[in-house]
Amino acid sequence: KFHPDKKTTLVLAPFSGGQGKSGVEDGPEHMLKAGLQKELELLGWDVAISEPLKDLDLDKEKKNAKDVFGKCKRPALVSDSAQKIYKGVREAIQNKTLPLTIGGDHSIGIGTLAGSLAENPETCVLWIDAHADINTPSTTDSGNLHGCPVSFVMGLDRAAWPPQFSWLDSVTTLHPSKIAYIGLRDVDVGERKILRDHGIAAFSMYHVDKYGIAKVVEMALAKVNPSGTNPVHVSYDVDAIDPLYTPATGTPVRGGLTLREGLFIVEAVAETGNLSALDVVETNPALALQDTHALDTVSAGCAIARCALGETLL
Ligand code: 6HN
Ligand code: MN
Ligand code: MN
Ligand code: MN
Repeated sequence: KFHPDKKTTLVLAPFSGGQGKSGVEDGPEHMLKAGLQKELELLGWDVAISEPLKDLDLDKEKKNAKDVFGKCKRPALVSDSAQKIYKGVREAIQNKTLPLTIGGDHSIGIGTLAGSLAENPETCVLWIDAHADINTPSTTDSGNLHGCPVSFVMGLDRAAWPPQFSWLDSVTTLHPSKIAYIGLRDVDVGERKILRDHGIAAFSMYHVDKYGIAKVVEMALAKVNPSGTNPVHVSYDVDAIDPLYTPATGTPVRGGLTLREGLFIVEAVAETGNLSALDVVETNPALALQDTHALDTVSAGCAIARCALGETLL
């Protein structure tokens, strides 16, 4: 429905400032080397490439010790990069293409979701993750902004924001009724309260086991997109899938989705025709203890992208 002419823009987001481990910035390069562009072309998609962070000197910027605000680490770097990605995603949508953003850590979700919401305020979100990524500058323990993107896009705890994020004030905020989580199993105490207080639809691994993945996706979509006519942005953290399949990631949590459950989610969204944007984040090849760990994780990331773009809808 939303992309009948099958045009996508791969928005490369080689970014690691939202957390402390290096290597996650190499995710996009590894997915491209694995042949992602060709694979999508074989599915009939016209693929453009956008590099909004091309001029960023990540290594240099990460070393700026002054870039802290309260507990938040590197707010200037994260905000600046997110704003660049925001512009890249907006441009991709304005060009009538589906933005497929490859991370990078999940703080880039600030930019991708803001980009989708700026172009279409009706956008709803599926956040596929072991984590809720909804800490605020007040609730975060780690200070890592990849644990906070959802709260920024919702405009929560605005008074506590590092000043650099004020550009977000001009963007439509995400209403709590327009996001559903799937795959949760490591949610911080402060995050639980936020999820509860705002009545946010949160399907944990318990719900996946209880209802089965097909029913969970159906319930999640019914909650965020009851009319079935709104665009759906899927933000996919590879750590939603069990570390058996995606071990090369910064914050792995056991007891996750099987690879098939993980792919089923995006297949089901593809089937609705409502997919309007996709992020695939947190692939960190440097954390692999053996070669197969990096290969498995990268190939799972590519499979998420292919399945979201219709590979298995024969
Ligand atoms: N991710 N809740 C933890 C924190 O540091 O706030 C973990 C966040 C993980 C973020 O996986 O995208
Ligand atoms: Mn590197
Ligand atoms: Mn995660
Ligand atoms: Mn995440």
